[in-house]
Amino acid sequence: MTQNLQTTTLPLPTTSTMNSQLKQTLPALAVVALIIIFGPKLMNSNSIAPTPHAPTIKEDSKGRTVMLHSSNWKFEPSVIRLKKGENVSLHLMGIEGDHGIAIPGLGIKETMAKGGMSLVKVPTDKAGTFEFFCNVQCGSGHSDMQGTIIIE
Ligand SMILES: [Cu+2]
Repeated sequence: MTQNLQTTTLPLPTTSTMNSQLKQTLPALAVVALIIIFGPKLMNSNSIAPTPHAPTIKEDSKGRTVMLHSSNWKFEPSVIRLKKGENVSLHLMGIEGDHGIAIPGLGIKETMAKGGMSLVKVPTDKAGTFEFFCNVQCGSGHSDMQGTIIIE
């Protein structure tokens, strides 16, 4: 704030009028020279790349893979956060025991046996909280095997 005030009061003293005029015209000349030198180049680059805004959707189109492991008796991670519209797959991996995964809200149902692997695409067109759980009677901790996918 104080710097702005100083620069605005600079041209007021009459003793250094010549100096301040030079100081004002020299940068102006430099800018004109730069426009003459680089102007055509800038015009060309503008015509080649008409959209300066980088599309963020393209980065997402590469896709993302989220690891999801099953063991006795848990899913890891148990909470998965995704972005709405994001291109994402679940990499399901059975570490221990014979399990399965059901995500009714997203239409996903897969077996997750020990040593098994599968890649499942997640529909992210609608935001929401989607519960998932083990759908194989795997033993005493079966009911503990649940988690949540949050799409926001
Ligand atoms: Cu189970």
